[in-house]
Amino acid sequence: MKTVFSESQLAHTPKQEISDGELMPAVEIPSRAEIVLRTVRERQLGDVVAPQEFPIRPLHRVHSPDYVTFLEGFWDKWTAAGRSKEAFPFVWPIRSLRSDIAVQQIDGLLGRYSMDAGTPVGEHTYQAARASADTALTAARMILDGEQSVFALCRPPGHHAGFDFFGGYCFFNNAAVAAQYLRDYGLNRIAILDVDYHHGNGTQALFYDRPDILFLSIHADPKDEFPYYLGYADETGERAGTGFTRNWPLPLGTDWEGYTPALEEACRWLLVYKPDALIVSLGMDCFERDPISKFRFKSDDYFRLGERLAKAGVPTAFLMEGGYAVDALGTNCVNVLEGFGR
Ligand code: SP5
Ligand code: ZN
Repeated sequence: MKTVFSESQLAHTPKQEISDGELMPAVEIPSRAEIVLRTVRERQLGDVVAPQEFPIRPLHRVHSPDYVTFLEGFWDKWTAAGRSKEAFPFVWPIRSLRSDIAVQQIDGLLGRYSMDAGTPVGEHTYQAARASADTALTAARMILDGEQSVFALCRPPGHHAGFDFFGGYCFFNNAAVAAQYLRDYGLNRIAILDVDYHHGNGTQALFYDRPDILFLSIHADPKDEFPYYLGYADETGERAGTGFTRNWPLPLGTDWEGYTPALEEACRWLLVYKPDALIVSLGMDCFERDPISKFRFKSDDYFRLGERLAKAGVPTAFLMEGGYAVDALGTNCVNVLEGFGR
């Protein structure tokens, strides 16, 4: 299996994040990608190729142009306002505040275009997020060109980012951008299986009313875990998309045995839907030693995950999402890809 990777993704270097009422060391850090890349090479998974550079158009198929422009121009505006460190939003236009005001002040804009205060924006965030989306798009291109499987080593991750907001360490929704690209360039039915520990709220929302992109997500119950406000079992799509979203929220402490029934159900949905391509939002944060998560996967379980997904027999693009136990991240990730084979 080939890997797509760009060094530009390492330029996003968050230092701290707001968590548990404190400023804590950031966990979505460049060494995550570095250890996965090193393990891909050590275990000779296959060639590592650089992504193509795509124009802005495929991003605009999923994200609002004003959001993309905001991220692109953010650092200049931030420094022009006399700021020099990474940025955190702290005020959001919720309910009784006015969302019809075209605020231009930088702190107002940060809140307008974000969902949480846990996702710092830095000098090179836009460049890295573009490279991450290019990595996903290149993987999609390779599937269209006949590859049976490909690994997009994406960083920063994407599945929490929505039409016009960043959050959950995500800026552009790589899985959504890749899925829409596959639709635009010839495929009719795309399935996205999200196995990150956290619910992929951005991906779900983007395709909630569409039958052409099936969204399946297995994750920690949002009643106890981020993102709290989406990912419940009664969310199954709307209008033409009714029935084309499925969620399996699982209790904290879930291990491989507890996870398997949900995975089997999700795979049955794949069998029924018969997608032309599968995108796996591949988070490794279900791991027992993940520092921010509370599932109990062991490293060997990741082989089984890969083996099970291979049985679906669909051309598959794996896109990296979360996973924060850096020392084991390469092992866990490559275990999935080796388990999948081909
Ligand atoms: C892509 C992805 O996995 N994003 C996850 C974003 C989660 N952000 C909220 C993290 C809150 C962590 N609080 C738990 C701290 C344990 N002491
Ligand atoms: Zn996650």
